[in-house]
Amino acid sequence: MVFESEDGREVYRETTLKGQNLVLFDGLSDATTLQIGPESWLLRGFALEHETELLQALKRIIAEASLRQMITPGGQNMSVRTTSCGRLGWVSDRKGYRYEDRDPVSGRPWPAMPDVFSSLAATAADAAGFSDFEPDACLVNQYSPGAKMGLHQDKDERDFSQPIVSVSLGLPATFLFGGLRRSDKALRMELQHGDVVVWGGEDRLRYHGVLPIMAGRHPALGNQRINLTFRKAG
Ligand SMILES: O=C(O)CCC(=O)C(=O)O
Ligand SMILES: [Mn+2]
Repeated sequence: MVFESEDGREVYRETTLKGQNLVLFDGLSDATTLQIGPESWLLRGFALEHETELLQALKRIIAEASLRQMITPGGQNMSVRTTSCGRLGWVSDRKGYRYEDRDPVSGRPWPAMPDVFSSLAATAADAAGFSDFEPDACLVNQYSPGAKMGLHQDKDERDFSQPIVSVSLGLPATFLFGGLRRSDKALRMELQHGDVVVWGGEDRLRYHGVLPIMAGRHPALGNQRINLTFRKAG
């Protein structure tokens, strides 16, 4: 069901995803919060306030723990380049997906999680109804044009009671947000620089992915998209 305001803008939409009723709110004056699942939210522009500090901190992390292309357990190169900060970093190789407390490239602990990262993740989680989120892992995904991430669940963490907080920076991306089964129909939404998606609770294990990034030029980040995914992993 779609309701339109007098000027024709869509103000309310109800949609069905495999029997599940989702209520999406958008376009209400300056409304920037979109509910995309019972316990999932898209917080448009939520990270913009801290853009400068976020980008400075990101630069320091990448200088300390360089972006690298990981290999899937099946032997494929991932199209994104990744690194991490925080106590634990997500790694993938022939042995599988897991968290490690040291960067396998340098042998050193991952860079500490900057305060601006952890506080952004905690306030975004709080805005989505998840209080006291204390991430111990931040995965940095760098997408060049053409890079993508197939539909997957985030399930390498110990405790699924904590949400996922996902921050988009740079070039826009089409984000797929599916259901609890791979075959469930996925919602598609464009994520812009500064948008934050939070999902947890009954939605914690929903499939999600990113379509190939289109070429472009972002004023702050050039021809790339950066995603920061915050998790409580250990
Ligand atoms: O880049 C994104 O928006 C999603 C990244 C993601 O799902 C992941 O790293 O597990
Ligand atoms: Mn994921």
